[in-house]
Amino acid sequence: MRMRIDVVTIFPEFFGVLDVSLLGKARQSELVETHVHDLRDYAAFKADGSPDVHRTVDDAPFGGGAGMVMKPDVWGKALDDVLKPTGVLVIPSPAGVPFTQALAAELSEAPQLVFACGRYEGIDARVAEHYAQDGYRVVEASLGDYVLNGGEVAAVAMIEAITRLIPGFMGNAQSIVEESHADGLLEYPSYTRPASWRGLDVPDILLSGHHARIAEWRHAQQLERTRERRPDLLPPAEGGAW
Ligand code: 6GU
Repeated sequence: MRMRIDVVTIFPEFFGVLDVSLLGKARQSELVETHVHDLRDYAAFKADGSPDVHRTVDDAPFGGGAGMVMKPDVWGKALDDVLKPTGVLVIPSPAGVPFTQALAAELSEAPQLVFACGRYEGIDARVAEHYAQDGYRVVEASLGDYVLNGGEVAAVAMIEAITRLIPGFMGNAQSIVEESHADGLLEYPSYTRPASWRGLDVPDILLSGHHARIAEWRHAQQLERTRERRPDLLPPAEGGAW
């Protein structure tokens, strides 16, 4: 089944990046189609039906505070138009749940993903609430603990992480099984020729031809790296911080 990805954004030109790289390949192979929509196309009229020459998409927050909030009526028109009955609504947000490999794998099985890219201080919270009430799966997800100016960069990262998991997309399925995070550990270090470079030698074990011992060494490297760099991924018995 072909996946459909829709993106709603006030910066549609940003998504020209989808035409290049791995994603371009997935689209050429017809495993995924992408459609980018300009949110301002849904802002031609105000909530009262009168024309809005400014095509306003944001307003001041109730309760006061810094920044602007994106208007629910404009988002409602856009999403009513774009979301299909089996679609999943993805809202990139620094206040979302962590976007993990497991979440990417789940989303790679959806018939349609709609990315709602918010700018400013986010989208009026009733938008997520409304579509969840209407029976849609709504996922507010964050890339990590830092703040971007808007959802666009995050949406591109999520789209790349998701589409490469669509069956038939990657040339080598084993490389997905072995990569970082697929088994909850960071990936082991990799080396290629020359065996000696600037005084640094490739570990002897990798030149030995002992496949079982190489697999053991790589697993030990995964554990060591994960303990060192990401103890939050490991249980305490493995030296981790669970
Ligand atoms: Cl998904 N959005 C924004 N605006 N900032 C982020 C993020 C998302 N993930 C990390 N920082």
